[in-house]
Amino acid sequence: MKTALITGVTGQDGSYLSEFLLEKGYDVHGVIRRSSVDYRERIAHMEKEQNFHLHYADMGDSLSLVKVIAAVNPDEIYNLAAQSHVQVSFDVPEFTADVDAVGVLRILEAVRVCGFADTCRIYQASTSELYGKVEEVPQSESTPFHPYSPYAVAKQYGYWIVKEYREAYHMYCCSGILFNHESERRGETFVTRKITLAAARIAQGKQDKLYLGNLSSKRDWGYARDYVECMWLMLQQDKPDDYVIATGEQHTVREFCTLAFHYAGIELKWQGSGVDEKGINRATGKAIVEVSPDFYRPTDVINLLGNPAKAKAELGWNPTKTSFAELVRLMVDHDLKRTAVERTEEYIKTNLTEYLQAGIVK
Ligand code: NAP
Ligand code: G4F
Repeated sequence: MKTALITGVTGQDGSYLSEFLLEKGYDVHGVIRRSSVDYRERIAHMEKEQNFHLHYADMGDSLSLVKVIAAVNPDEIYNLAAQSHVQVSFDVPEFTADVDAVGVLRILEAVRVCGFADTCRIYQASTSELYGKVEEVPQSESTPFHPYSPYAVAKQYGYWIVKEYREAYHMYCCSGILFNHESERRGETFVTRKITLAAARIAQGKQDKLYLGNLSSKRDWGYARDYVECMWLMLQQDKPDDYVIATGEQHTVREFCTLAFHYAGIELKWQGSGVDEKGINRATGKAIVEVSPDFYRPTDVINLLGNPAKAKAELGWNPTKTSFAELVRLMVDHDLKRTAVERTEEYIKTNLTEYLQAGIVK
């Protein structure tokens, strides 16, 4: 039985990867950090599994990482932990650098200190944000990097330090340059999930309007459940290498929004431009999507499109197992069910105590 250690196990990708590795017969260990709310929604269903174990540590605390790695002696480490929100990285740039850049170094050094450099394989969660202010379209493994946020700059350090340890110490460590991947477990402030939740609530009369930032931003969106397989495949090769993981298909935020509302039963038409652009409900004539500069970033990455040819050829991975339309549909279907049990804001205000006791308001 192989042993894997996952940092960021409570996140979107960590939860899918845990399921994937448990199915493959791995002993899975996850790193969690102390939170004032002990509610681990994405992994709660695995917590009773015999081969699923959790350990407290923090990417900012070297000793805690050394202790966990020494105790687990993993065959494979998947370093997924990060402050992963690009807009938030402008507000907390130092914390983002500590976790997303130096945190990677801490993992690599911990593996060496424990004497596991020859036996432990390491996957680093790198990102298409490295291409930032893009220098070519589509982006492949040879496209120059131009990071365009504190998050991307931190992740660029992670990318290079992994390469350095591979060359200097011959460690099996590699970076997956993953383009955006979404799911019904996506954090609620990323644009796709914000849209699918709002579409579901607006369709059910529980929200009036959705405010978004740059509607013209383009992304290569895939399904997270498909993408975790690639992380594993990268650690099963004869030699470590870095790979672009993407679908090779691009859509704007506006397109995602139109399709999500369509699956929620609302047809949108777009009027105006820039900050005055609005998404109008064709049936009622009401503006239900508006632009708010609050969601603009000081620098924004607007044209991501990946070329997954290398991953397809060398890893035998199918980038479009789940199509864009299927992805949007499954997120909306999930959120329609979820929001169906939510009450209106007005009802919650008047019944807050009852709701808090019932654990419905989190
Ligand atoms: P996510 O849902 O935001 O999960 C991030 C995880 O990191 C959570 O488990 C979080 O723990 C943990 N974490 C944050 N700070 C930590 C710290 N100081 N110590 C220990 N754990 C910490 O992110 P995701 O979407 O699953 O993404 C996984 C990784 O892939 C991230 O590194 C992200 O930057 C990268 N990535 C994501 C995408 C994408 O489209 N999803 C694309 C490219 C790269 P809590 O639950 O306690 O907050
Ligand atoms: O959904 P987003 O916040 O994702 P972003 O910035 O692309 O980052 C995600 O993908 C990266 C891979 O490329 C990961 F490395 C990273 O960890 C994270 O998972 O924003 C997507 C686009 C941006 O251009 C943003 O400006 O959508 C635009 N957008 C428009 N309105 C919005 C909004 N983004 C958010 N979060 N909220 C809005 O209201």
